[in-house]
Amino acid sequence: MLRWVSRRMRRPGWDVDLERPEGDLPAHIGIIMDGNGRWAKQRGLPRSAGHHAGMLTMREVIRACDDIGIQCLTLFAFSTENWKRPEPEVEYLMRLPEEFFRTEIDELAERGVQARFIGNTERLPEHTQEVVRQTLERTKHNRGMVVNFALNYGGRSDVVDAVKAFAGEVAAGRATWEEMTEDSIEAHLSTRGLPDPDLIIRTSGEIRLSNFLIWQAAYAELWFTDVLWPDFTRETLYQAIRDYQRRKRRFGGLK
Ligand code: V0D
Repeated sequence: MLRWVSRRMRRPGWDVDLERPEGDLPAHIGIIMDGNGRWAKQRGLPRSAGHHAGMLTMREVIRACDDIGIQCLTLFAFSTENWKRPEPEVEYLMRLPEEFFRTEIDELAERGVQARFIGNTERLPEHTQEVVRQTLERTKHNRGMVVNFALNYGGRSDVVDAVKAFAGEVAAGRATWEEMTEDSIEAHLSTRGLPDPDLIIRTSGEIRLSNFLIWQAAYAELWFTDVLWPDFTRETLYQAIRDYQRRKRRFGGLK
């Protein structure tokens, strides 16, 4: 199925080691993978073909980040708003984790990638949750790059849950209100233990965060491109990182 998409992804570019960005790398990159539907429409294909192509891009971006030494990558795959899509499309999306797991888990394990999940995964279909559990189980002892899948994620809800969790500790007498600080809230966010994202990338031309890591992105550099997610390449990623490095240097010069 969709063999032409796989062949497309095997074009040069992904295989050749393009000029790597030199200098300080972002420790944590977040990506809003937008534009799969538009990519498909431009080609007269069903939206599912765009999502499938987007999954292949996701695989290549995980490889690229691991190759250059990124510590943590958060991928915004399904937002809480995506439920409003037509049911067959949501159903197709919910099958992608299974396919991804089937085709990628060995390589992820080999690379020592540790998978994590943020978002309300309990609301996903049982078969999708099963893949989430298997992926966690297969990669929990890995100590390499962390790939954080944001599934059914919403940033405001992440903050509300963290505040609730802290309030619960106060109610239980394990903490006091005076101890409620930015650090104590942070310690209850879904991303606890991970560095804040230094760089957030959004594809497909929208210039918004759309409720992605809103607390954690307070100091992130934001990088937007018109490139649609299935057309995003290793070179696009390097471009974003080079721009990030240039901005950091400029900022450093001011201090
Ligand atoms: C569609 C582009 C991989 C964005 C990427 C359920 C939208 C392809 C996963 C995945 C999606 C999830 C969990 C996991 C391994 C892989 C995925 C969704 C959408 C939403 F353990 N791609 N992918 N999940 N798309």
